[in-house]
Amino acid sequence: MKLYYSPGACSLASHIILNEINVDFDLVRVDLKTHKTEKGADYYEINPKGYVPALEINPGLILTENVAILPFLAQHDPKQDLIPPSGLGRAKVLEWLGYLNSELHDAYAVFFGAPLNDDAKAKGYAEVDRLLSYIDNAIGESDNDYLVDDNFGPADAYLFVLTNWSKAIGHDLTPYANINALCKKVAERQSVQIAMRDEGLIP
Ligand SMILES: N[C@@H](CCC(=O)N[C@@H](CS)C(=O)NCC(=O)O)C(=O)O
Repeated sequence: MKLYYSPGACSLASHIILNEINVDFDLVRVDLKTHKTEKGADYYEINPKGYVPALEINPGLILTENVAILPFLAQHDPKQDLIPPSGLGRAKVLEWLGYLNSELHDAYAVFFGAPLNDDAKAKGYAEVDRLLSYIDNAIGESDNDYLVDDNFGPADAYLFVLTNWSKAIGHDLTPYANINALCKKVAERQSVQIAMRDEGLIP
């Protein structure tokens, strides 16, 4: 398999799950400004959508979208319990992935587009805070160690990657004790440390 990624972007969640499963994979860095790969190929030729992540499963067979790639990778080795194979447990993982993708990812993404004036920034932070408050409460009200059950899974990796963007946008994450506790556990996983090191995010 081959993962097209950009350092610290949402593709980091797929990179983490690739490190969790027993599979050989290559990484191809994409410059999201020029839409060229590290070898100078036109990324639009590989993924016409132009964004990362894109997963090449076999030569020429490309899967895109976080909500598709993450469960696909997580189910690779059922023994690892990264995602329930079916039923309500799996639906709960998809519910979190959908929420993170269409709500929280979008709320952070506002800060990575055209520069924002003070008013737009304040609105952007308020929206991120609204969504994080919901997530923090949901974690607090559940007895689970992770978002869905007591097993780490793709939704936890995605939440970790998105909240990691708070630093980049000057957003204060400290009020969210439950999110911080969960993300601390995620950060300590070997798969995460290796992915962050390989993307040049930590030494
Ligand atoms: N709907 C896509 C969105 C992916 C996305 O927003 N990727 C960002 C990085 S986090 C990106 O590549 N942006 C550059 C671009 O859109 O050209 C998904 O969930 O996979």
